[in-house]
Amino acid sequence: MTRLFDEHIVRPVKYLNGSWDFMTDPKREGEEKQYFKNLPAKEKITVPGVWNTEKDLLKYEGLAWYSKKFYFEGGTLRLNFGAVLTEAKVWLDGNYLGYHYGGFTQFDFIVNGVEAGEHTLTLSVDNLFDLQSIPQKWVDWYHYGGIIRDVTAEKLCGITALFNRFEYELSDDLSSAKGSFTVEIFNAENTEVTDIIKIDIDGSEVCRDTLTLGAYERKEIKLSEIELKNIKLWNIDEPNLYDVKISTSSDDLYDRVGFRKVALENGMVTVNGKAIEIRGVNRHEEHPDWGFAFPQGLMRRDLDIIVDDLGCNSIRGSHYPNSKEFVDMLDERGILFWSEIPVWGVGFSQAALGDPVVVERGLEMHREMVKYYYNHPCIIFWGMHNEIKCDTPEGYEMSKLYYNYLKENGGNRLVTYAANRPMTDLCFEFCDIISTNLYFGWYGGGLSDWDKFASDFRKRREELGFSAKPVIMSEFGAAALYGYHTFDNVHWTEEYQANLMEHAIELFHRDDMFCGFFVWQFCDMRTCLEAGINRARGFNNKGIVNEYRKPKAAYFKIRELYHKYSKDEK
Ligand code: ADA
Repeated sequence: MTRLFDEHIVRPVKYLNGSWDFMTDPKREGEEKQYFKNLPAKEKITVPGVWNTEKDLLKYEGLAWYSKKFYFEGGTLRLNFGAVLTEAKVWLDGNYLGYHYGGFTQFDFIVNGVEAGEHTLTLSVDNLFDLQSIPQKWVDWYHYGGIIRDVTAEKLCGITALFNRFEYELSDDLSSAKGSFTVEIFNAENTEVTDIIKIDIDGSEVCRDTLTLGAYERKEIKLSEIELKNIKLWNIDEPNLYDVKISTSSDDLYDRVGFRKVALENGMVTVNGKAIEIRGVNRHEEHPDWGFAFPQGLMRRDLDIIVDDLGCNSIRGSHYPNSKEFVDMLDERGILFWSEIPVWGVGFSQAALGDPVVVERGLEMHREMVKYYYNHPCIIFWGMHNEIKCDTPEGYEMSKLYYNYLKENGGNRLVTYAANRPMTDLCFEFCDIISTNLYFGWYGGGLSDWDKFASDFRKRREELGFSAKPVIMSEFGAAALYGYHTFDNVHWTEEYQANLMEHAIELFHRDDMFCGFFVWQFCDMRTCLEAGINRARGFNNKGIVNEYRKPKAAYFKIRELYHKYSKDEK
């Protein structure tokens, strides 16, 4: 998959991006008519991309078919998909390979004994919602569909390394680390193979093991423990990263790791013992001309704005796992990241929250997020869900299950979720940090309600016995139409948004119950909540820049505050 470095140098990787045959299938007859054997498509589409930005397809929701021919030199083929929104079925030369659910994570299929020659890859892609969908149909972003991240065809030879996870512990003085790599390995041959697997960190070999795997055997192994001394820590002002190479005699896998310790001390988040006030924005990986197939150049530009200009030290990846290369950029720039799955609760009924299919789908999304993003030092928060009904037994059970999974498997990270009913929420035992979304001054109430909330919630937190858990304001904001100014402080003006943000941020910075805040939201974005609930233009207009990244008055106010606070830490 596209990273900021090549994941393989020895392993032959072919990108199947570019022009694909494409057709929609509104009557859902493609499987019956065996489109996977011969797709009668007349149109072309670009991968990665969303179909909604194509002519006349803005509102298309349902099934669509993609097909592409490619040459493969024969042997064992791995097809790797960066992300497909939302359900994908995959066929190679008319043979069914499998299915993947969930629009924002990677998946792969391995096919043994493929002949040399031309092959046809066909996908059916479905973004139709039902009662068991994650997210549910009612969601505050756009129902895009398509193959939104890269597709690759890889030739696997001998013993190969598919995925890795590096778990480590730092010494008390943070100067050395002991750890071990867990690697998912696969023997791509139809005979037993014995080989040596080696790990290099920054060019020096740190461990080697001898392995024997049966024909086409795939399993996870833990390699012998390593110890690294005099390490350079990953800090927000000096984000040191180490290059990792995992190799066998026929294969390689490159990755990066960073060493840091995240904790809570005296009501603040600390990284390597240093307290950091979380000053961030919520960012959707979306652009009106690209949908969720967000180009790498624009990612860099977003970060130039968010980090270099606005002065954020953190980003919340609302509301789904972001592209790997974006998370690589955060690793490189020393930006703290909150990664979450798209259990966007407003759309979930109580019954859906308790549906075992939904609960398991959400858990699987957490498993995938942990599997593919584990080694990124920038991820310091796992977000379990957003605004679900945490005052119900169903919300309680879901939170307990996800929290326990993430604490056990998620590494040195803080687990949280974005609540929206903090005065009645029953799940705060299942988080390390209490996070809440509130919209005083927009959906109701006024500026003084922020101050009242702060004092009321402090009491509730104490009564619940959670005073040691700091609070993050994970969302707050107001909509402003770019360029709309008046002399009166009225809703939808840039001035109203700026005043509200200033009042709220100054309060969160001053009040020691809060350890951070994420503005809702970085930029305006297209939403499917077109009518009726405050979504002028079919956009959520609470961006502090518009959808083309042009700043509103609130942007400049927040920039002033964030830069001031960086010199006057809490
Ligand atoms: C919620 C939700 C966001 C967005 C926001 C809003 O808090 O988490 O995705 O919809 O409200 O703009 O109202």
